[in-house]
Amino acid sequence: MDYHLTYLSLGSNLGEREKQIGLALSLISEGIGMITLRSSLYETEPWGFQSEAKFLNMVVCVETLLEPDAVMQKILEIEEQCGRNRTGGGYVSRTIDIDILFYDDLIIRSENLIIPHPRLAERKFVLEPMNDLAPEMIHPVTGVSVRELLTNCMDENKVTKINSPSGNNG
Ligand code: PH2
Ligand code: MG
Ligand code: MG
Repeated sequence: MDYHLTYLSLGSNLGEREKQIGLALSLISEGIGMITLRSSLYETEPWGFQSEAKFLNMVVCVETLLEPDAVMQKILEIEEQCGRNRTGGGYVSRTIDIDILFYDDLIIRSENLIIPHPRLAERKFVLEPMNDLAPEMIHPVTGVSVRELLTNCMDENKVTKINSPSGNNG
């Protein structure tokens, strides 16, 4: 059996944000694979749309036996179990959003799945927690490390660390 490492981003800005992220984390462990690393939790201003409702965001590293398409299928199921209603286009507030950031050093550009995530370099709410876990990791398309991506990122939305991974503020 071949294990793969995938980095997933979690976000919530609707309802009981922390509870939904907690539920998503257990469903990820059950359905996708063992969570080997988790970032701090961050409170972040909405990126790309206007809303009063701030997000909680974090990133986890998961060891999985699933292929990328199967990870994506599981994510859709988990989002539904966490109360997500997918409606029309554009960014809207949501109970949970789970995105695949990286899957090993794979580059995929199919109709339903793009890996690495195409907008991660523009988003501090992704790069800050990603930098907690893997600052040296090299983006397979651009050849730039996560640390450099964060340094170069022009995103001015506020990203505030609110606790450590275990919740002990340590
Ligand atoms: N997700 C989006 C769009 N904007 N902004 C923040 N702060 N956090 C998110 O998770 C987020 C967003 C699309 O999925
Ligand atoms: Mg998203
Ligand atoms: Mg998504």
